[in-house]
Amino acid sequence: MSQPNPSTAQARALVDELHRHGVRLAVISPGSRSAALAIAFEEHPAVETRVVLDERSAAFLALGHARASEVPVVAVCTSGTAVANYLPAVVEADLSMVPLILMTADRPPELRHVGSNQTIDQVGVFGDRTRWFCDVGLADITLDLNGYWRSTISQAVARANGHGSRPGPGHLNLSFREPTVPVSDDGRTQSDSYAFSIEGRSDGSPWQVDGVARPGPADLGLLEGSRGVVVAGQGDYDRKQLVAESERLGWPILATALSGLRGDNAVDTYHHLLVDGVPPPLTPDLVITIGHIGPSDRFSSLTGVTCPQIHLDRWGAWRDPRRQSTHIVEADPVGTLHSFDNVADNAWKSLWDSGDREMRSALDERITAEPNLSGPAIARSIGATGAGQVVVSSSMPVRDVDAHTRSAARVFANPGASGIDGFVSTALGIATGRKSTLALTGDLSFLHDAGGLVIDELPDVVFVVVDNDGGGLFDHLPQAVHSPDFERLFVAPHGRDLTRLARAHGLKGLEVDAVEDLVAEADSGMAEGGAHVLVAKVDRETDLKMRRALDDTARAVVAGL
Ligand SMILES: Cc1ncc(C[n+]2csc(CCOP(=O)(O)OP(=O)(O)O)c2C)c(N)n1
Repeated sequence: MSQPNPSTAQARALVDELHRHGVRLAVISPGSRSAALAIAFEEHPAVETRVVLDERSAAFLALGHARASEVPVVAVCTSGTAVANYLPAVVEADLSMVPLILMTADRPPELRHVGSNQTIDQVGVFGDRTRWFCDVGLADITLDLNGYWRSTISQAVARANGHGSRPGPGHLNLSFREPTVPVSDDGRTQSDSYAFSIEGRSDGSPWQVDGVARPGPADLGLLEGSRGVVVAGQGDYDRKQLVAESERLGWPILATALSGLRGDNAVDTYHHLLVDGVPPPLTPDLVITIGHIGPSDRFSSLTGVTCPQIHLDRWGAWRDPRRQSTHIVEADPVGTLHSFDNVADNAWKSLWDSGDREMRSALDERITAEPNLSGPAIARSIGATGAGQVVVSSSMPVRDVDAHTRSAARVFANPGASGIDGFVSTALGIATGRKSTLALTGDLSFLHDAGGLVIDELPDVVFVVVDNDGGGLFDHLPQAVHSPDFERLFVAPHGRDLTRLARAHGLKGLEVDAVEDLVAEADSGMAEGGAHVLVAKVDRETDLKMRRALDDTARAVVAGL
């Protein structure tokens, strides 16, 4: 490397070290103070860059990509309120344990706390939501800082990957003095070259390699139950081995859409099987929950059964919304199941399996009998597309996919904080570098992050917008009957033409009004490549009736169990 000015030297060392640690994508929002970082990322031959105007969207794009790739992704922004716009994605990354590294440019110390332009206090601005914060400081021209910069990156990546606690976001605040472009004289400020080497390890390896040990199984003593159920959520565990252990134990797996376990071996109609609580024949004597088990609120009847209730999480997350767990255990979930010694009661598992089959066929029959579009019908049709990965927004889409999508496709959402913000960008991040991505969203979620479409390059993606002109979720809540001006205060109808909005952003926009068309258009959009928006108009009244009818159908099935 030639000898650049100090800011450029620092930025180049940091970027090179990030690459050595496996970072392959940096999401950059335009700004001046961050110029050295933006240019260093752009100049690196093996780190891809995306440019997203809105920092809130940029951080969600980074979050989406990190979620799917399970490798840290960097977001870079300038000083000031730009930094504060990262907060929603930081909150989600914290709760969802997604490795994200935020590199915020800052003014040098002499320009802080004196009312200088575009300057806020950025030190520790995300509080304890980040796994690690470092105010990296300035590139001091008189000091050899190469080891400091590179080991800082080693630690930032290690901590984002869970070293010392659990995976999550990290924040590096970086002061830069001008020139922040790679010249000795930018026309405003002059600088000598940085005099020290900024080379990394000569064999191309990271400065420091960290180690995170896998936890072993937990010894829970004699807790065997012959009628156990395993509720599998989003989390860090070996899927294949979990299926094998559950088979051995004779315990059904209730596989949430985000578990990655949907398939022939799992029960996926639990939302309807639990319509009025746990049916007596399906009442377990042991409940194991693994990872994040949203979004169905009907699990609460299962986790309220008086019996051993064991929550297992590899990172020790404390997930116990009902406060009824008897054990909250940081351990390898599958290894812990392996330590159980139960003689499988096959009749027990068959009861769940046959209930699941009956429920699925009754729900299917009811959904296909209704010609008008509804959320459940759209979610069910997603399983008929060739999507390899499905991203779903919070509110009803994630619930509908959980209840009605049977597909081996990987399903992603932002379940940590269940925000309706950042969805478009999360989906774009997940789609970046991958084929066959379908993103199912409500209209408000889509509009909330429409600014995320202001990006340098759109990936291949098909958005399906369930357009019920507002927030359909609120129809299910008490304010639907107990609030003045319910529509305006809660549903927030917008009347926007979303196909035109899509076209204005350079996407292909199309309206679809039947599930067959939706499946055909989604498949052709994914085959053709590029970014598409399919708008499916749904009438809220029809949708509500369908959901009530499905619950009635479920009650009839449960009564016959
Ligand atoms: C950032 C954020 N703001 C507000 C909410 C509250 N909220 C939950 S669902 C919802 C409506 C979502 O509407 P839409 O995306 O159209 O989906 P639908 O409810 O129609 O399924 C709102 C505003 C939230 N979860 N997150």
